[in-house]
Amino acid sequence: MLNKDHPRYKSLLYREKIVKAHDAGILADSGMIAHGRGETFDYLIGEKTTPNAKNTIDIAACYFLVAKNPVISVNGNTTALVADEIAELSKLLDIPIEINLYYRTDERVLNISRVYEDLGITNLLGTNDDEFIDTPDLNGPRSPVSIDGINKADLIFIPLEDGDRAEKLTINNNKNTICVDLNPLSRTAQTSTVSIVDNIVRVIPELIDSIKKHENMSKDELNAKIESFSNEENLSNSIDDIIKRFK
Ligand code: PTJ
Repeated sequence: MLNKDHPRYKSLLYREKIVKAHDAGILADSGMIAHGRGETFDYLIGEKTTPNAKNTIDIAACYFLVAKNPVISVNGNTTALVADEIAELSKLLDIPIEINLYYRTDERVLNISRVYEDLGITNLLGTNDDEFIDTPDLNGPRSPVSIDGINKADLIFIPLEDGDRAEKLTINNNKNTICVDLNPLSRTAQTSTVSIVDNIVRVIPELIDSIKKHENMSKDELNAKIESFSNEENLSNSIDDIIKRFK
């Protein structure tokens, strides 16, 4: 149905994925609103990965390569847009995917589980069969996490989150968090250890490439790159990138 010559072809393609995921009981109703919010910020950054975001993705790759127990946390929107790429990332690093939803229902968990199982993921946590424990200091539906997953993890990848979980995981629970959030001013972006301000559809392929480029580096070299990074500077650059486009 979609015309490839349409100037907003890619944007329409992602909208179609979002609508299909909603029809399939994967996306929360609010996921549509969250997607629209993301589109607005993507428009403001020029719908491309900025050099600053590229550098942040490289830092994220270094974090993944030095972490002892990294976990990829997924929700409805991430699954709707990049399930294939998330499965590839999980296989590349041999790390678990954990389903963690804000609007959690047994049915949505089952539908999302099936997507990853069909992609060959066996290390899938946060399913309806899992054992859960509450995240200390965090109330709400995202608090219960898999005992063997986010609970034990030293690094959690949290694309497209809402509000306060990043803050609680990073500050109160002393874990490293890497978020992907097109809004550099969101609480998630402001409180994560590393905030990738870019569209998830561009981030995951770029992150996979970056991990492959960095995988033969020594731990010392990777840690030196991590040490040289400031998330505060990254967020400030992300805001400047938007302002510069409209000057
Ligand atoms: O699947 P569930 O039940 O866990 O619910 C997921 C949503 C996304 C509905 C829930 O977490 C939510 O309401 O999130 P928020 O508060 O709308 O935040 C989502 C953030 O992701 C916003 O800051 C958006 O700008 C950002 N965002 C949306 N689409 C993208 C994005 N960031 C990167 N890439 C995108 N494609």
